[in-house]
Amino acid sequence: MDSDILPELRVSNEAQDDVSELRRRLDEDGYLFFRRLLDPDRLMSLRREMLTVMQDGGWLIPRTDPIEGIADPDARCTEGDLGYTDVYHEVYKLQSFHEIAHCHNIVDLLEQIRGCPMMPQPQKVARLWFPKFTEHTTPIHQDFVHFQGTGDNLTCWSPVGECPRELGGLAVLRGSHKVERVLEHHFSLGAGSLHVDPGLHDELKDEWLTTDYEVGDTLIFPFLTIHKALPNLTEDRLRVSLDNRYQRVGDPIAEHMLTPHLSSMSPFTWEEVYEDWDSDELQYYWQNFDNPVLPKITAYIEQAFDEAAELARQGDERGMLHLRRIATRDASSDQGKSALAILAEID
Ligand SMILES: O=C(O)CCC(=O)C(=O)O
Ligand SMILES: [Fe+2]
Repeated sequence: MDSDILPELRVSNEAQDDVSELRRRLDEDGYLFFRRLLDPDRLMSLRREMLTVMQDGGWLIPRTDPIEGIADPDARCTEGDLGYTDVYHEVYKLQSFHEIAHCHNIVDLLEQIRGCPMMPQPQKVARLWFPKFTEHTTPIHQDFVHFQGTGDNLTCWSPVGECPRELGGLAVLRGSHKVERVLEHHFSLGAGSLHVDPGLHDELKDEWLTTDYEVGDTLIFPFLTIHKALPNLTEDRLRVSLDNRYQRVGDPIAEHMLTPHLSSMSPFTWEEVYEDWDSDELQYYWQNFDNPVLPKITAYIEQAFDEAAELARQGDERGMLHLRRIATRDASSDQGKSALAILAEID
C-alpha cells in the first residue's frame, strides 16, 4: 500500500481524562495518539535551536532560515556514519532537547496509564533524517530489540515541527503488540539495522496507520508494537523528531540506556552533554532511582552483522556499506576487525 494512502491513527484526545478507556485502547490497538500533547511553541523553539546547530554543522543550505530545515543534499548522512554522529552530538548537548522528555504533559499521562511513577530513560533520542536518502528509512521493527529492559516500556514519538506524510513520520501496525513476543529480526539498512517481516506471521493483519503529524502530536506505544518510519520523499526538507522511552520507576533498565545515544559509535559522555547547561536539575537524575541494571543483549545486533557479512560476501552493496561503516567507526573492535577482514577478502 502506498504510504500516502495509509489510513489515519485514532486520536485519543477526547479520552484523555478517562484512564480506563485509554488502557482499553492501548490494549486493543497497541498505541495511543494525541494531537498537541506537547506545547507547540516550546517545540518550535526547540526546532529552531536544533536546526541552528545543524546549520552550523553544515547540514542546511547556508543563509536559509533554520526553522525551514532546508537540507544541503551534499551533506547527506545517517545513523552509523561518523559525520552524522559529529553533528548529532552537538544537537544532543542542548538542554531543552533533554528537558522536553521530562515535561509533565507526557509524564503525568503515562503515570495515569500505568498507575505508578514513571520516568524517561536517560538515553534520549532524536532523528535527523535527510531527504532523497530513502534507502536509510527506519525499517519495520519492535523497539525491544534496541532498547530492551521490560516489554511494557513505552516509546513516545513526536515530530519537532509539522510532519506531513511525505516528510516520513512514524506508522504503526495496529494490534501488532498482541504477538506478545519479540519476533525474529534480520539485517536491514536504516536506523537500528534490524527489521522484521510481518508477512511471515499469520496472526498479524496488514493494518498500517499513520497521519499528517502536527507540531506537538505524540504517538505512544509499548516495546512490542511493530512500527516503521515512512520515507522522507520531500525535495529538500530534513525530518526532525524525538523518540524517548519511559519506564516504571524501579523497573530494570538495560545498561546502554544509561548512556548518551550513539556514544558507542563515537565517545561521548554526560559531562560533555552537560557542558553548557544552566541548570543541574536534570543532570544524572536517574541516579536518584534504584533501577536494577541489565546487561545489553547483543545477540540481535550480532546477527545483523553476520547477515550483513554474508550479503557483502555475495557482493550485495547494502552488506558492504554496513561493514564499511563499522570498519570506519571502530576499526579496533572485534566487529571492526572482522568487517575489515571481510572487506579485504572481497576486494
Ligand atoms: O523516527 C524514526 O525514524 C524511528 C523512530 C522509532 O523507531 C521509534 O520511535 O521507536
Ligand atoms: Fe522504534
